[in-house]
Amino acid sequence: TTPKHVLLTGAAGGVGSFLRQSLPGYGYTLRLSDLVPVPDAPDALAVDLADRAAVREAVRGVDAVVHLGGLSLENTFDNILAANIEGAYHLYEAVRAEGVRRVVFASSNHAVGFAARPEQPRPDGELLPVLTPYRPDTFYGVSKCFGEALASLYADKYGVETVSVRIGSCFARPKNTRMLETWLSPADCARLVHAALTAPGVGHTVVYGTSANTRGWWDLASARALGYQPQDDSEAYAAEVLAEHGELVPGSPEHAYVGGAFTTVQPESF
Ligand code: NAI
Ligand code: 15L
Repeated sequence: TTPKHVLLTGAAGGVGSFLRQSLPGYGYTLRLSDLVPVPDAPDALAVDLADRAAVREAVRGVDAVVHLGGLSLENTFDNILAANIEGAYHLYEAVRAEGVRRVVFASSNHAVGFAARPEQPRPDGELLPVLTPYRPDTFYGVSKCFGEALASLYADKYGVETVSVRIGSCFARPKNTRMLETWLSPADCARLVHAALTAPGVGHTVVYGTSANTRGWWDLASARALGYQPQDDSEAYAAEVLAEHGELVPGSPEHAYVGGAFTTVQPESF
């Protein structure tokens, strides 16, 4: 059955702000949670994902969870451990115990950030397969690999189904040249999350989350198989972005690797 009541963790964040605007239009009733107050949402729950009991209470009674909460960039291992790794465990234990049947997990391209960026020319060039081996580029990326592994375990052992969406770059518009290849428009994000919430029999399915970008190189087949039909293309912004930032420089991390500059960030600098 189609989920109706959906918990959105990380509702105060960038993606959470897009989705709390758009998902009600698809017929969902949202319960919002975050560590910090959610603007204009006095009923939002203040929940630290590191607090097991609070997470359990937050999921009680919903049909599905869209799990966006946690650190969204590199950080110290201890902080990643609490928010993303233990946080994901608390979330899955809570949904199992409360009988919630579907999770959409905000994974990231940084789970495979050290994979080689597929070469030009596009659009006919090679695609990055969903079955690419894990190549995390940060502790942050490691936490997304962990979350996907947990999703797989809970699907196989307990029948809690998950679509893990390895989001590219979900912002109002592509902010730099790399994002011409990785952009997920807010509207396509909603389309993809709706497909992930409603597709039957997903078990644990991994998909890439990007728009239909002319310059993209993500294999969107597993996302399309859920019913996702992306409508946007970063090419509309290409002239403007390239005028400001230029083409990717051969030898740079953005040119070499899927994860771009995350491959060079040092966790001890936090
Ligand atoms: P964001 O950083 O804007 O939002 C994350 C939210 O999680 C924040 O509101 C923050 O307060 C909350 N949070 C952090 N620690 C928490 C904790 N211990 N307990 C409860 N809440 C906590 O990130 P954004 O961009 O909205 O991303 C949402 C999700 O999507 C994240 O999981 C991120 O890793 C993932 N993602 C986002 C991408 C993007 O392009 N925006 C790309 C790939 C993945
Ligand atoms: C991510 O995983 C981050 O959460 C987001 O802030 C962007 O940096 C994105 O990846 C990206 O690769 O552009």
